Formats: sequence, C-alpha cells, structure tokens
Amino acid sequence: MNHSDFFPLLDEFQIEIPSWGFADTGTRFGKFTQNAAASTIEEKLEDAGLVHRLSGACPTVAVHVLWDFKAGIDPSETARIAAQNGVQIGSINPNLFQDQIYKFGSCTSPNEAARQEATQHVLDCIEIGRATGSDLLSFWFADGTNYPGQDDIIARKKRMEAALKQWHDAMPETMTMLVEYKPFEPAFYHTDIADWGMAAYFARKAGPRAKVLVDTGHHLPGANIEHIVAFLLDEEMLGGFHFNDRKYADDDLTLGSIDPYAVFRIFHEIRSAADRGTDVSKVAYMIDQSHNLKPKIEAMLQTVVTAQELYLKACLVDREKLANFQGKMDIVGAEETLRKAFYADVNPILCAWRESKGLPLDPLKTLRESDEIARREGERPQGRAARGEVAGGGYA
Ligand code: AFD
Ligand code: MN
Ligand code: MN
Repeated sequence: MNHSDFFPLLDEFQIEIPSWGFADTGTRFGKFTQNAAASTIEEKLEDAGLVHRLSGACPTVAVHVLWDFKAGIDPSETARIAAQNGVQIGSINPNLFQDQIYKFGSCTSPNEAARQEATQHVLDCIEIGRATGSDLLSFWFADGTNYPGQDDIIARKKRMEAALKQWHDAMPETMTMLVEYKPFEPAFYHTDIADWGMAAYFARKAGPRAKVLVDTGHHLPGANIEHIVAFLLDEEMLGGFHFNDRKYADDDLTLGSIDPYAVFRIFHEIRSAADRGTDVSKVAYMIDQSHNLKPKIEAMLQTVVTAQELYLKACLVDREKLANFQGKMDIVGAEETLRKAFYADVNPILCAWRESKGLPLDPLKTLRESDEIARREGERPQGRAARGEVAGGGYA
C-alpha cells in the first residue's frame, strides 16, 4: 500500500482534547503550578488551538462545566472564542463530584437535595450543549461509599437508573450520553458505576442514545481492556474513550508511556470491528489527562502523536493473514502478524500525511523550538496577578 492509502484513516482519527488538561492540577498530596499553565477558558482554548494547529488531529475541546462556564457567561460566547482559535467545543462534562452537597453522592445520594441539584446541573449542562452545538454529554460519577454498610447499594443502583433515564430523555435527539466507569477513587469501598458491565447496563436502561465511555486508566490491574472494547463494539455500546496510561491506578499518565502495546491492541480491535462491518465512525476518541509534572501543552501533544502512531500501526495489521493463522490454530503465526505491525515504523506515513496537510513533520520538535511556551510563561503569571488569582485554578 502507498502512504496516501492511509491518509483517510488518519483524517478520520480525530482526538478530542480536554480543557482541563491545560490547567494546573495536582494530586491529593499537592499541586505543582506551572507559569505557562492556562487558568481561563480563553487560555485553555488558545492552548487547544495550538495543539490542533501542530497536530491537525484535534478539532474539538472537551469542557468541564463547573470550571469552564462561569455563571452569567453566554455559552455561545465560549463557542465563538473556540472558533477564533480554530477549534470547536466538544463533549460537555457535568461536574457531579466537587460541590459539598455531593458528599454522599450525586444522583445516587440518600440526600434528596443532592439528587435534585444533580438533575438541575445536568439540565443546565444540556442547555449549554445546545448553545455550543455539542452532541456529547459525558458523565463520570464519583458516587459510591467508603465503608461496608454505609448505604444501600441497590437503592443507589435504582437512583442511578432513574436519573440516567430522566436525563437521557431530556437530551435533544442529536445528543448522545456517555457513561464512564471507574472501579474506585474517590469512593474506596464501592463505586456505583464500577465497571464496564454496570456502565453498559445503565446505558442500555437509559435509552438508545446512551453508550459506554472507556477511560483507559479506569481498570483494575490486569484487566484486558481490548477484550472489553471488542465486546462493547460488537454490542454497539462503545461510545468512546478517555485516553491516558496507568501503572497502578487512575494515574492519568501520558497515553502509551507505560504500555504502548496495550493501546495498539485496543486500536487493533477497533480496526477488526471496522473490517467486520461495525460502524466505528461514531467512536469518540478523547484524551483525559492533566499532568501534575509534565508541561501541559507538550504532554497533550505527546499523547496526540502517540495515539496517531499506535492507531496507524493497528491499521497495518494484515487481518486476512491473521484470520488465516487463527483458522489454522497457528498461534505464533497469528501473534507474529500483530507484532509485525506493532514494530513497524509508521513515521514515514505520518510525515507524508502531515506534509500533505501542510503540518509540521515533527509537531513536538516544532513546539519546543517555538516561543509559544516562553510567551505563555511570561504573560500568564501577570494575567493571573492582574485578575487577583493565585496559580492553580481548574482541577481540585
Ligand atoms: C477524573 C475522573 C474521570 C473523569 C475526569 C474528568 O477519574 O476520569 O473523566 O476526571 O472529569 O480523571
Ligand atoms: Mn475519564
Ligand atoms: Mn480518571
């Protein structure tokens, strides 16, 4: 195949970047601020626009309603600022975990006031989505308990079911709901949506426009994520991904920094599903990272380029040959078909694609040789001081 044969696959592999990935964040043990970090939605969209200009792969930006839409600011104004930076507002992420009222959960809380506030917030988020032209409403719930006996797990299940159904039906026909799962943290005894099976169950019960969101960092050690992805795809329940990598838990490390072969196998299952005729065009590829130590824009660009490389490698798998080896139960032959693609050098194809788009051949090198970071390091502390802010806005 010629390099240009792969261009359509790269064109369609668009990766949404998170506004929160450009702001200062930390862990529960502290936050290390960066002078160049974004602290306003304008700065986050400026950074997202830069990543898109350098990579050519990130036309949409995921927003977190609590951090990106201040009361009284018209959401369509935010959409206009995004357009000025060459990007669009993508998925709307409600925040159902930081307000004090959510101490015992949001829509699953025994506290009815919390459940009502959660519903009002979600209805507000749906209106924001209408104003920004977003078609994804992406839910992550911290809901859960910390001790055995703390609450009635099945009562919580029924509250979650009722809420998601109500919210699903409140969405415009053009909107899809993504239900994310996570085995633990911040809840340490049980999380109400703890795994892919529960997320798929809740999504199915909510309605036809509810799908599962797979955050690659949200699995217990040893989980076979590509198996989960293949299964959800075959059930037409895969809504999309939050890309990051992990060594121990939900570490939010740069995608592929710990286990690139695992990411490649996920992408191989997607390409296999596509070869079987499954429509994979609606799968939302999104990044969910907010690095405590790495410079924000560099880390985001690393993830984007890594995702493109691993996806392209998965596109190289000779699946006809693979099926042949599988049919003959030739384990080594089958495995070598995957390994051959994984170890292939896809940089020539990527560079040809970038050249055809007028993009920098090495986006990260171009960024590091530019004055983009230095300019932000000079301007942004002054901006924060002028606004009377201390560094560190954004994540908890
Ligand atoms: C945290 C959660 C979850 C969520 C993200 C953005 O673990 O991944 O999607 O915040 O709200 O990483
Ligand atoms: Mn996530
Ligand atoms: Mn997470």
